[in-house]
Amino acid sequence: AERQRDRVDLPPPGVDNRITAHRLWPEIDRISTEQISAAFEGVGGEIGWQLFAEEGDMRMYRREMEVDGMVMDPLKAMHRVKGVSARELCHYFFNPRYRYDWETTLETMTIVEEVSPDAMIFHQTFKRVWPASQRDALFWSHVRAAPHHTYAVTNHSTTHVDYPANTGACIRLFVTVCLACRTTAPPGEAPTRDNITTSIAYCSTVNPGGWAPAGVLRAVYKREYPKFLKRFTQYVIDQCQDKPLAI
Ligand code: 16C
Repeated sequence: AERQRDRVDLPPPGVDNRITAHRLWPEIDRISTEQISAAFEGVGGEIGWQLFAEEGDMRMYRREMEVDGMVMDPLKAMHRVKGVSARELCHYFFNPRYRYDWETTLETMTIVEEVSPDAMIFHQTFKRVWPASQRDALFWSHVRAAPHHTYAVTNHSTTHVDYPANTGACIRLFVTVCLACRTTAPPGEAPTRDNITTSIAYCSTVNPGGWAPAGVLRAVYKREYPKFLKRFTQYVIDQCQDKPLAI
């Protein structure tokens, strides 16, 4: 029963029509489309992506960017994993049931609104980074299928009357994140756990929302992004091990 329950809410192969009626739909659709097409663009070319972490098949790049003295370095990570599908990776990233298992920067997570099976609004607070104030975030999250055996989750900051910013101990940060995954099997072969490879592109831009020392912030993300991607992918591999492949 547990095994069945775990799978019923896998990301749907098409957009759920409950989401298209929501007030946020035009924004969700536009930003998700932009993020997914940018995710698989290379890191070569003129806009100088700088490699800052490399381990096995994982590579992480950043662009140093400061606006009014605040660090907003965009991050782009590329990774490859074997034996799990794009749909499975996105399922575990999107579904709040698993979030505390792999997300180590979290203090609290609240579901603000369940828009549809493929879209939700979350409020999260994060562990405090000394000497800065604690941060929180309010964002929509949307999972969708895309062409070429791709699934992607896009998270983007929004507002909500019940969760006003900067009223308590936390400073509100702003985030745009996209986890885009594409699965391939050898030509002519049916996909199985033993022959599939999934390419992952993870893009993130965090605006800290208020003062935080640049040196501390860069040191924190240099440590936390690789830790997140390694831990998350290993978590999905472990979870999927004895389950039928979901493509
Ligand atoms: O994408 C990730 N997680 C998703 C589900 O939770 C979602 C979350 C996005 C929020 C990303 C911002 C995280 C800020 C964390 C604040 C610092 C915590 C450090 C704890 C150290 C003990 O899309 C995976 C997210 C992986 C996060 C890596 C950390 C990035 C740090 C960026 C700098 C934040 C500025 C903080 C200002 C003090």
